[in-house]
This record gives sequence, structure tokens and C-alpha cells, in this order.
Amino acid sequence: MSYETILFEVQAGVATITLNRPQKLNAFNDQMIDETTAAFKQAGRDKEIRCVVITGNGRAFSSGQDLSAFTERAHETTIGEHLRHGYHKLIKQMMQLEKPIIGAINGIAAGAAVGIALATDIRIAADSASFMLAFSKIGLIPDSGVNWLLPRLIGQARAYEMAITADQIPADQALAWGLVNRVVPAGQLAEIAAAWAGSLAAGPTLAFGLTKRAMNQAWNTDLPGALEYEALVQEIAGRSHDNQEGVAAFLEKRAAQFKGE
Ligand code: T3D
Repeated sequence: MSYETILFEVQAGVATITLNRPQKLNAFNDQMIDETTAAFKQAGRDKEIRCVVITGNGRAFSSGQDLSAFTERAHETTIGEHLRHGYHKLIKQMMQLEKPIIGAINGIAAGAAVGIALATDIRIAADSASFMLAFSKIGLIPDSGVNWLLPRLIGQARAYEMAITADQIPADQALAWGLVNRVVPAGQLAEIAAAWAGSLAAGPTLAFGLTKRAMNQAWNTDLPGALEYEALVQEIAGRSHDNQEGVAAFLEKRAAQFKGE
């Protein structure tokens, strides 16, 4: 598939999606929402892809909804419908993708882009990156999954503070709050993200995906429900090639050769 607003590259089991409207700080117009959703779908279908990295071209990760497009389309649809047909599909596609997604947050993530960053599984931020819930600056509430994801990660008090102040939270504070997994020098971000992605792409992809499914499911259940779900999902993992290979490799004192299945 070819895309115009994003770059999509696959190398050694890793798909890299680069948001590519740098002149608008990678703001999302409708085409970019659709293409990013399609790219994650493509990554899910392609067995050769075992890890996905999403990043931005230029100085920003993304400035969220393209506000010029926002004004133009006001006659055609409501914000609610726009969210349902656009960002909701993207966020669900990411959350349901049973392969690890690394967010390589290269600069500011604002508005809906914070939701997209939060829908990645591991966030590595450049030391120059920041997170801004820009919504309240234009009289909106957070969307794109932010109200669900952010309080779970950093707690309601900090999430609400971010929402109503629209302050830019710098990478080091994001790390202290648990919003990102690592902060690295900006010049090394692409290399560090690629190395981490490469190592994940050589891992037991099925187990990684099932772990994501079990952890997401656990939000919606009590402990007995979560224990039962773990047992069900572990049965699937326990029938995999990679489980057999992992155990054999341990007993034979050699490195495991996972196939991702
Ligand atoms: O529609 C729905 O479904 C509802 C969904 C809403 C979701 C949302 O995301 S709402 C929030 C939308 N985003 C924002 O409100 C952020 C707007 N941008 C900014 O506040 C600032 O640009 C930043 C703080 C992100 C960065 O500031 P700065 O000073 O580093 O850069 P800048 O000069 O403001 O931006 C550079 C250019 O990008 C500039 O264009 P120009 O003047 O050089 O031609 C600017 O207009 C453009 N740009 C930046 N963000 C957007 C944008 N153009 C359109 N939409 C943007 N979001």
C-alpha cells in the first residue's frame, strides 16, 4: 500500500510509521488519520512484521488535530462523528494490535497525538520531547482515549492538571510521572528505538501480543476474572512453537530462536 501523509518502512521484522506533515508539525488531517489506521492494520496482517515503531518527521511528534481542516469541515460533520469515524478507529486498531508498538516521541505531542502516544505500548521520548493536552486551549475536552488511558498511567490528579492547564510537560517530568518508559538524547532516539524494536521483533511475538490482550482485558474485570482470563490465554501461549522452543533452549543452555508463533 502506498501512503502520502506518512512513511511506512519495513526492515528486519520492524515496521516504522513516520508521521510526515512536518510543515504543520505533523498535525492530523483526515487522510493522515486514515492512512495511519491503515498502516497499523497492514502491520497486523503481515506475519513478517513483529514490532511497530511510530514517530514523527521533523521537530514534532504531532500537534494533534489539524485545526485548519477542523474549521473547513465544520459544515459537513460534528466533532463526535469525526471522532467516531477517525481517531476511534485508529486508537482501537493500535490497542488491539497484538504486536508491540514503540512510540519514539521525537518532539511535542499535543492534543489527539497524546492519545496516539498513549496507545503505544512503550514510549521512548527524546529529551527535547513534551506532552501537551492542548484541548482546553481551544475549549475542548481531551479525546482520542486520553480520558481512559492517562489517569490509569499517571493518576487522575496529574491527568486532570494536564487537561485544565494545557501545560507542556517536558520529557523528564513525563518520565517521573510514568508517562514514558525512557528518555534519551534526541540525537540517539531513532537508533535506540530501532535497536529496541529489533530485539522485540526477534522475540515471542504471540506471547507479547497475548500479554497485551490479557493486560487490556484485566482493566475490565476483578481478580478472579483476570486469573481465569490469564489461564485461558496461557493455554494458547502454551501451545505455541515459541513456548516449546523457549523451554528447549533453556534446558539445552542455548539462545532461543523464536518464530513469533
Ligand atoms: O476534530 C476532532 O475530531 C476533534 C479532535 C480534536 C483533537 C485535538 O487534537 S484538539 C488539539 C489540536 N491541537 C492544538 O490545539 C495544538 C495547536 N498547536 C500548537 O499549540 C502549537 O503549534 C504547538 C504548541 C504544538 C507548537 O508551537 P510552536 O510555537 O513550536 O510551533 P507553531 O509556530 O505554533 O507551529 C508551526 C507551524 O505548524 C505553524 O504554521 P506556520 O505559521 O509556520 O505556517 C502552525 O500554524 C502549524 N501548526 C501547528 N499545529 C497545528 C498547525 N496547523 C494546523 N493544526 C495544528 N494542530
